[in-house]
Amino acid sequence: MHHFTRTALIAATLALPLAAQAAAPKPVYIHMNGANMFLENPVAVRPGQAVVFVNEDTGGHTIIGYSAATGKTSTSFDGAVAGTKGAADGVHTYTVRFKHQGIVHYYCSVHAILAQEPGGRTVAKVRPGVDGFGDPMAGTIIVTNDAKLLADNPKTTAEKVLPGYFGG
Ligand SMILES: [Cu+2]
Repeated sequence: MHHFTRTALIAATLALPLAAQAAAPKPVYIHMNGANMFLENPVAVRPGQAVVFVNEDTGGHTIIGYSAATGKTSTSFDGAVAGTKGAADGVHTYTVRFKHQGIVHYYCSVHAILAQEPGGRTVAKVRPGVDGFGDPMAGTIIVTNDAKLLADNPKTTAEKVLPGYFGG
């Protein structure tokens, strides 16, 4: 009896950290790779799940949250990532987590600007003179517990470094 209780106690103690580890979701990675864009956009994450921005571009970028309703930029979601010389040089990253479900907008202030639309809503626009694929360097994060949305992320969001994506 005594032996059983002790074994059960040890098993329960050991099981706790393992269960906690399994419950913590892997980060969602968003890559920058030379086209002055965020490669994966939009992405969905759970509240508390890490979003890791990975710069595989030679140039630096910023990652700044903003409110579409007020146009105000965030003080807590305000990152910058230096460029890289290539795969051998490593990558700079910026990690952010969100507590509450909702829609989060962000942009790169180097390659995009914020502008108020006639209706009052603030949107990111291409910074004049910046090269890219036409879309402003900006993105959206959906913070949600919706399993369907969470399963819909591009496959590349599962990998920290995309070997073929260095450039810029
Ligand atoms: Cu940028």
